[in-house]
Amino acid sequence: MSLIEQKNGIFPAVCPLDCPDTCGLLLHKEDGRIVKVTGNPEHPITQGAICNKVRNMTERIYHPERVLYPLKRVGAKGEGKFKRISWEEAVSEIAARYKQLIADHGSESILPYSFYGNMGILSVDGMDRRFFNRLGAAQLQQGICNAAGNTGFKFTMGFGGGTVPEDAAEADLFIVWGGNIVSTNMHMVPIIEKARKRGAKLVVIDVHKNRTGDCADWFLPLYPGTDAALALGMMHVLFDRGLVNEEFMMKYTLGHEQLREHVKEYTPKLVSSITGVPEEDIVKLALMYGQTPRAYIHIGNGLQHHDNGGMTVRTITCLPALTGGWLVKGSGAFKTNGPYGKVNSAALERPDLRPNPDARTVSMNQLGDVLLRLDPPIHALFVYCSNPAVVAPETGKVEQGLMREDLFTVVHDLFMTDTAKYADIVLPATSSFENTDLYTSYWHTYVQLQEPVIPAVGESKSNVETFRLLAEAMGFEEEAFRETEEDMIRAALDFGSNPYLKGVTYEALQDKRFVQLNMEEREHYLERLSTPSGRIELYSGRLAEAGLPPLPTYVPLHEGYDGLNRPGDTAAYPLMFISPPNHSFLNSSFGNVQKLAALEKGPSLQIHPVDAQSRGIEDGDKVTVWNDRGSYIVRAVVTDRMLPGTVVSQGLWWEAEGGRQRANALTPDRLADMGGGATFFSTVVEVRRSQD
Ligand SMILES: Nc1nc2c(c(=O)[nH]1)N[C@H]1C(S)=C(S)[C@@H](COP(=O)(O)OP(=O)(O)OC[C@H]3O[C@@H](n4cnc5c(=O)[nH]c(N)nc54)[C@H](O)[C@@H]3O)O[C@H]1N2
Ligand SMILES: Nc1nc2c(c(=O)[nH]1)N[C@H]1C(S)=C(S)[C@@H](COP(=O)(O)OP(=O)(O)OC[C@H]3O[C@@H](n4cnc5c(=O)[nH]c(N)nc54)[C@H](O)[C@@H]3O)O[C@H]1N2
Ligand code: SF4
Ligand SMILES: [Mo]
Repeated sequence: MSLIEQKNGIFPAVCPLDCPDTCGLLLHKEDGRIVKVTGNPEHPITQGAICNKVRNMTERIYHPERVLYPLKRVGAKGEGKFKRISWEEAVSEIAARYKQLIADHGSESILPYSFYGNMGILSVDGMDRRFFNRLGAAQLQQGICNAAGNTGFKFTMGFGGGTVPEDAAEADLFIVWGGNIVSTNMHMVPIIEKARKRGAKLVVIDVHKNRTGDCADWFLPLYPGTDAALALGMMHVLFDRGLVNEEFMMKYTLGHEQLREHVKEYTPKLVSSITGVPEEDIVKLALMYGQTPRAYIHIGNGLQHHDNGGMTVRTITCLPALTGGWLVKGSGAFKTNGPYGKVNSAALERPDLRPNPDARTVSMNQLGDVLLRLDPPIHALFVYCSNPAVVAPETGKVEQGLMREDLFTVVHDLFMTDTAKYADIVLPATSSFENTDLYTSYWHTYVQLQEPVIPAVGESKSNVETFRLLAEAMGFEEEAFRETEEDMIRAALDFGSNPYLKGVTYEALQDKRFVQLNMEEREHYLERLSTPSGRIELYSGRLAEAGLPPLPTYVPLHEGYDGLNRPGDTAAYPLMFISPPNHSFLNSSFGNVQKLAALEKGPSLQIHPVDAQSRGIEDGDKVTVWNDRGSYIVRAVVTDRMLPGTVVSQGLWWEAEGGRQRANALTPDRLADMGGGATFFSTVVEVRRSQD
């Protein structure tokens, strides 16, 4: 009997959310309905603990506002008025429109827009890709999340994977740098807590004292976007005090002599004036790092959402190469561990089906511009697993683009999101517990299989099924569109060029649930670095070719202030604006779950007492935050959790009835220095008590 047919019992599942932990779950079913979600204690890393969001997952799956059948717009764009239609009508209308657009404007007038609302490999890198490849659609550069930092890491290391959790557990010093692990990677916390019991220390470096900062032995606040300067200051001290491992640098690195010269200029005095970190703290941090052999650096995503995000991560990644930490268990650095579990994307996504391999590529971070200014224009947009009206920068421009009458927009989602309100056709999506899918993690090293536990809710369909139907309606006859989920998973795992995947098979996944990657391969980590030199590149010729500094360098933000260029009294926008995710949502997902939204007490702006006082703002006041891109209205929280001059607003909130509460109204769509990354946090604003 399939899991769906079993009406009562406890069934294994995987958390599908874009979170590094990829927890093993247990779904408790009564009368065919999931009544409770708990952690699977058998999962080797997540061990039965899960976050409050997913403990409340039933509120999301059985939400009264879940979209249950296909809808067609009857009101104005954005108004949210729709009528029910059948899947047949929806699919044939989409296919007819696409065929016409291809005839009139070519296939590159159609743009898919997706991210990782569901991390299932089949859902976001599977049948969807086959469909848009075969269609010859325009291509999307998916730089909204970690692109700048991951690219920066690779410029230094070649390979993208870093220290894995089992090894990090051995550390005596944990530096959490621009990450908020208590909220965003909660299973790292017990690992650190266990190490602290034997004397390990936790240092948190951030622009505001987040929940993780609250737990730290030492919290270091700094000005946004200045982390590379801090890392270079640490290098200065490490070289100066002889705390570098010469033998390691000779054997494994390229450019250490140039770096030694280069960092002489980054004296603690200069670095202090850039970062706002006192000189003695820079020296203390460097000594702590240099004198603790097992020192692990957790590089968060927050610090790379900046103009200089790639260079910042590339620079921090050089630190363990100076001390030789990469050879020591419990040391090294982590940005992502996704590359260890890389599957056979060519077999899964079938780029060979594409008639136009050079199809134009646009950045998902510039959706507004793409819709408003691209020439020849985009005429059709297909959004799935993403909610750009909330998560993409420059909301004003995004909405203007979505308003275009001549744009044919389809949104496939579980909910009538802020984006779906602009759609011509909304298709209902299943939740991940209704599908078969394959999950790897970008932090731990276990692969998991999800099999459907409940039937599709309403008339919803999975991404795989939806794109299979669309392919059929378009008349695509390739076998690739008839493959089953199992066929696709087998194809994804059949990938000889990734030795870490050895032993991970469909059978093993069904049998054991949690199958670890072949981590013995990590013994060869330093021998197989795929930089051009095969070494850790402290000096990177490829960066020079790309027009960037070849040595780790502090590059000030295009928009923002470091300690050397503080705004004067006449600056129009004197405050730096940081809008990281909150504890109770997952990006914008869960923003419509009342229970979780209530825990966050509505959108807020943390402002320093000095900045509040000079503007006559008191704790709890309604304030308007604005810059040239837009404005929004939030509740002020007066607090000294950051340095004066920085304001912080956590959470990606859905638009309220008549309200303006989306932080991205203010954020820039400039691209970061590397990987086409997003620059959400490189922006400035002004704040006043709200009269609205
Ligand atoms: N609860 C929850 N968990 C999540 C998510 C969520 O929305 N909610 N989102 C998921 C996703 S998609 C991602 S990418 C990860 C992100 O999770 P993290 O890697 O933790 O990154 P962020 O939360 O974006 O930012 C972390 C911190 O970076 C800080 N920061 C901003 N600018 C700078 C800077 O210039 N220097 C330094 N040192 N710090 C800076 C922010 O203030 C914030 O405290 O979390 C995932 N997990
Ligand atoms: N200001 C600011 N903006 C940010 C960030 C920030 O820190 N600050 N963080 C950025 C980061 S790191 C990220 S990763 C992005 C995330 O941005 P998104 O990837 O857009 O994340 P979500 O807001 O969670 O939206 C995911 C959508 O997918 C839908 N979904 C879930 N499962 C499925 C499925 O199986 N099929 C289909 N069709 N739909 C599904 C969900 O219902 C939800 O509406 O946001 C970015 N935006
Ligand atoms: S969101 Fe993260 S911590 Fe919460 S259950 Fe999912 S994987 Fe685990
Ligand atoms: Mo992300």
